[in-house]
Amino acid sequence: MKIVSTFILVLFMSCNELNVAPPEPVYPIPSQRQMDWQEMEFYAFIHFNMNTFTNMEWGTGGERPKQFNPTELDCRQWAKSFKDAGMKGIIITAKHHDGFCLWPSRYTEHSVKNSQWRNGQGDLIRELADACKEFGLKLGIYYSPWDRNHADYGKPEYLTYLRNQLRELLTNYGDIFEVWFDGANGGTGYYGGANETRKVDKRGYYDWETTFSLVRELQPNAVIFGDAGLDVRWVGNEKGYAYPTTWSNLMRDSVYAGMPEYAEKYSSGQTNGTHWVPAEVDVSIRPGWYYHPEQDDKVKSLNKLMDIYYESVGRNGSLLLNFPVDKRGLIHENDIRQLQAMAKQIKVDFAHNLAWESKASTSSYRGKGYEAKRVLDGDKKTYWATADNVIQASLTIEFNQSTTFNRFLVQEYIQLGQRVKSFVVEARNDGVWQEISRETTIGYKRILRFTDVTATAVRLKILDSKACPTISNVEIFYAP
Ligand code: FUL
Repeated sequence: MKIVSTFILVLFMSCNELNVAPPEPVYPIPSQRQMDWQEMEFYAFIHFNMNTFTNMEWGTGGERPKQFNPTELDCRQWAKSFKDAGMKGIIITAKHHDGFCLWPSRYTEHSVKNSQWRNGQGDLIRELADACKEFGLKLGIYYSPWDRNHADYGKPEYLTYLRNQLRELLTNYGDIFEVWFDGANGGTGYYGGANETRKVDKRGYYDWETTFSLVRELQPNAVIFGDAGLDVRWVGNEKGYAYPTTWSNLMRDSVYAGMPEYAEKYSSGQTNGTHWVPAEVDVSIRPGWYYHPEQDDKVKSLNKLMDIYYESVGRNGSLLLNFPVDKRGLIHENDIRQLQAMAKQIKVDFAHNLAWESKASTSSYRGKGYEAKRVLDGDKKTYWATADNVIQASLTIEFNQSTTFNRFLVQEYIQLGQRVKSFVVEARNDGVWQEISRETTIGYKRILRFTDVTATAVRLKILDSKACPTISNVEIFYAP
């Protein structure tokens, strides 16, 4: 009898262990399209359009299509360079503020169809879509809502034009991963010859809801970028950094904040934001977004580019790095050289994960399936989690031998919401623990850089969290 009941008890206990329920999500949580986007991490922006030929940043809208005339345009050169650099996609300025269209839109004469390029037979979006396909990259569309060329801009008729154009762009070129709506809006312009100032009420004029549902209908997997969302938000600066505290949570009232209020109040996200709206860091490899020959020697240095990488991808943001394609229609040699140097450095910095030669243990875990070792298994779907009521907990990575490192990478399992509010990383040497770094948020990915540390163990201590922490990955590197 006793043996049987012991057996039943053991069976009951092990069944119980197997069936530990996952933590409840802490809302908001990412949609699948946001998750797919988040995992891209690093992708390219291309600013190439009429401004390239007029040496402007913001064309007036009074340009003539004939002025657009690249002599050696080669989207394959762009795609190959980005693919080689480990980037995952390309977003192109299909139409910038000056209104010129890189595709032969049925709804305007102000497009490539009236240019000399390919005798007016060209379609740049088509060529780019094909190049992306060939090199396994995703395609995104930048579309400026402000149109300084269009006679109807500012009137309701213009919204029909905008939506007709989006329908073309989102129907004819295969899968689109991101639709980028620029926040700059209204002012002076050509406007079909009126040459006047047209201000629009940003909140009321565009009726974004209708446009967003059109995007959803045509490209259900595309994320929509806008200053404050819908799906992806602007980080609040064009300098190339996210903030050490970066929440992917945001209040919807942020949609109505203009600059500088948006940058001041919302660029770090909001701890208790009600919507999942992660940050995208957009920055140009040169001072300008568009190509200007006088900036050929102003391409960002390798150090600067690495800072940008660590302060975007390493701070719970994604990196949208811009390349001003030149008048030939090529990425300039100097920019290619810097991109290659950056890509090489990223490879070197993350060449060898020292955490793989270690053992992980923890002060506390939820039960079977949620052990410390889940952060070292390279599986995105597993994570270390504590019991619901355990907020403060630590995870120790024990090396086989004394090890030197200077990078610490950690990821939350954000499918259950962003949770961690503060944490420290410590190192143990001769049995003594020392603090390396004291931080706030983690999110999808956090990478810390510090001067060389030699230690036998590393400890991640979660100090505060919205609910029990869920940590999916830890990596440790020595970047030479
Ligand atoms: C801004 C625009 O005004 C710039 O020209 C550029 O396109 C940048 C990415 O966004 O709002």
